[in-house]
Amino acid sequence: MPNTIHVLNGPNLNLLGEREPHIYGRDTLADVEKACRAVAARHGLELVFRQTNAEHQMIDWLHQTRKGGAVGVAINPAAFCYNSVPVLDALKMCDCPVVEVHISNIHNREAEWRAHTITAVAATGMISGLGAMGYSLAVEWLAQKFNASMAKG
Ligand code: CA2
Repeated sequence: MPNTIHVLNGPNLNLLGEREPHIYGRDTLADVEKACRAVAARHGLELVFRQTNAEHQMIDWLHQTRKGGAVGVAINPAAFCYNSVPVLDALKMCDCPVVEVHISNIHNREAEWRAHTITAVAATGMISGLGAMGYSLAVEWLAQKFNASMAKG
């Protein structure tokens, strides 16, 4: 698929909108996907939107973004960001810009350990605490960055 942005979601995010709405809001992952598709379409880009609870699946999907598979990656690694060196290694292998997205502000949560993402070092940038809109903003940035690079030639 040409000129595609991949939005990847880690464990438990299939339940977005159903649990802890005071922290994560009421938007479901389907709502988030719809918003991301609208942003990508506005920029003339394709969008792949995925969620998995399995580490190996996330790694395979990250490998698929390589060598032109994606022009940008937005990833909410969820709890993989705290313990998954394999996901970190796969992120380091990405050859396009990567934005790590967290719906909540991982720096002002109930527990200090939530701020200690190990995967963010492999990201170009990070959005945290802007709610579900953080995904659309990540796609907006990735799309603008890609289209600007194309315009420069
Ligand atoms: O704020 C985020 O997006 C998080 O990445 C969500 C992760 C959490 O472990 C991170 O600290 C921050 C996953 C939270 C558990 O899954 C839920 C999914 C939907 C609703 C409630 C919890």
